[in-house]
Amino acid sequence: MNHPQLTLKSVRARPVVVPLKRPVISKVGQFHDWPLILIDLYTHEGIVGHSYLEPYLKQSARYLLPLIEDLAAAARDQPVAPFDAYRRSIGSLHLVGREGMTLIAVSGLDMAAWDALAKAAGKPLAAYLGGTTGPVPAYNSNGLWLTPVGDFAAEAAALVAEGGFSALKLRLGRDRLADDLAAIAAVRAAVGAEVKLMCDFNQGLSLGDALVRCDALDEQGLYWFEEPIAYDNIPGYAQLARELTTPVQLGENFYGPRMLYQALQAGAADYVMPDMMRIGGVSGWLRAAAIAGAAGIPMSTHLYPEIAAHLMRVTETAHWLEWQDWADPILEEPFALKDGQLWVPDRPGQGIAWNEKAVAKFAQ
Ligand code: SMN
Ligand code: MG
Repeated sequence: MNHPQLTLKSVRARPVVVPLKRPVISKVGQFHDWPLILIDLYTHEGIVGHSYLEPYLKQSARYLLPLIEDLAAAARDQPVAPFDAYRRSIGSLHLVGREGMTLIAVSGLDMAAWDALAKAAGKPLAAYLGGTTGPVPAYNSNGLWLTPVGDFAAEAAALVAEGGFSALKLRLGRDRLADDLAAIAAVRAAVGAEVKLMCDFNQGLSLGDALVRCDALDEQGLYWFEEPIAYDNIPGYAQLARELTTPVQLGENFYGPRMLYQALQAGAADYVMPDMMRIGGVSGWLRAAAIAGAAGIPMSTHLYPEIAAHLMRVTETAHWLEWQDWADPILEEPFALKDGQLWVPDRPGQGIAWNEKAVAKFAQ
């Protein structure tokens, strides 16, 4: 049997900024294009692991690249062992905090390391983790931002058609309740009663406003209320989860599995949706998934649809994958979508490769 022990040779991290089909207009910011940091983890054995980070802000590369380089330098010639690296990296940087940029950099390297290990084993990541490849139920998150409601009928129909979707996400939290209601009505009229409508407030409301607004929207049959208030107001979330009928969704801003644990302990969420770059990459996700599984809390994904799809195949309480196509411009072969499901391909590792021509074009 062949059990190659991978050892880390070097890491290359390249910032790119790719165009978005539909601009992101949200309470956390407006984005007309989308920065990515592409990570290549080279091993002495010749296997290369890939991952990318989506750090929202172009200037974040200025802080993230040196962190990634320093962590990689500390791991040079060491075995590629993500759980060891996670402990070592978090420990070594704890003076500047275990969260924020530290954890984002650790997560990027972690995902690339798991990709390399699965490739060395000749297996798709889902299979390397003990699961199988196949479909993952997904919702389309590619539009319905805080944009003019007059465009919503056409946009909602187009979003369903992008992959035979049975679920869409729209953003809410406009100044007037009537405008949120008009947005929901426009989407419903376009896609019918059967399509699930997730909604995201992107932390835009105060607790007082959220109690009033979410109560007023509670009868709208929305599938979940995502992040109505600041993500770290855990007692506020517990109150919302107690008082509302619509399930409360929280988690894209959890830094590490412990934050998910603390939120669930406090009864702050009916559903959780960790983000790959904040939860701690594959290693952090696996630990978070065990906590959500033990608690019986459905777990969805945030961004990173490719690696997220592999992980959903091995997540006990796997719920919905958030699909958007934001990394597609630099991917050789985006994963296939069919009947509202994203298909994990039978390719080794995560199954992504860079389109180097596009990377050159969008390089920063
Ligand atoms: C979101 C993601 C990325 C940019 C802005 C908003 C949003 C989501 O919170 O969950 O998709
Ligand atoms: Mg969100």
